[in-house]
Amino acid sequence: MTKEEAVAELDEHGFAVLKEALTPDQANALRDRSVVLAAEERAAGSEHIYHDGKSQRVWSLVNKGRIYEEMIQLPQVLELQQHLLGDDCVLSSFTVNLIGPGAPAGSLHADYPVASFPKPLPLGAFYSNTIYVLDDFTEENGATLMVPGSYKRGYGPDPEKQYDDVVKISASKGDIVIFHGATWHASGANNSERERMILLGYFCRSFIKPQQDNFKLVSPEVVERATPTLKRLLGYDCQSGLRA
Ligand SMILES: O=C(O)CCC(=O)C(=O)O
Repeated sequence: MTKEEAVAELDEHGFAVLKEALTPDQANALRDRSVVLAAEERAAGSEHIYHDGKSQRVWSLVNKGRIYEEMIQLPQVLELQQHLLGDDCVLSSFTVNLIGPGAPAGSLHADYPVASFPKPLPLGAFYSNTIYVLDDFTEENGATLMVPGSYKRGYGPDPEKQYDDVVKISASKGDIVIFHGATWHASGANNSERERMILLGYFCRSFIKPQQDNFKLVSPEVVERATPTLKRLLGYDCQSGLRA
């Protein structure tokens, strides 16, 4: 998909699926490292578990392996995130989301904290997200759910309501999905026997406080070797005041 085609999809539906954006080696390396991290955090008792113990997140990925430092800077991701959020956009958080067998569907939502914005929600993006698909999405295994065009409605979903225009994203391991932060979405129910893993590379405009304080959380060693792009994503260039 060209950048122009992806932009047209984003404008119309609020999301775009970039087929085979990762090489098989990149997808395998991301998945293997993420499986290890999830297991290490469970063994250390520092895990973030939810869905009654069936699902798990791993936070602060930029600090947890060089492969994440590289993959958060993928040009195909950044050109679309910058289209949505401006050339100086920053990283809000970078996480693993592992939906385990038996996990129920999540509730439809706009991404944090868009639901708390005054209404009507703006059409322009203040936040936008990236799904790195690390397991083929199937009918049963918890493929991400989205409501096409919902970012244009000006409000978030009502948790009490059922919506009949929810679609399951069709994507395979190695694909990347870019979506506007106000697009209604959720993880699907995982009725399969295996876990379903994605990464979420979440970005915001440079004047917004990110979901994680990357500026402080990322280790000096990572900052030392960071490219100018990674440093910018971590918030090193976004202070606007110039004088004491
Ligand atoms: O895991 C997914 O498919 C979606 C996750 C999600 O909606 C979220 O973390 O906000």
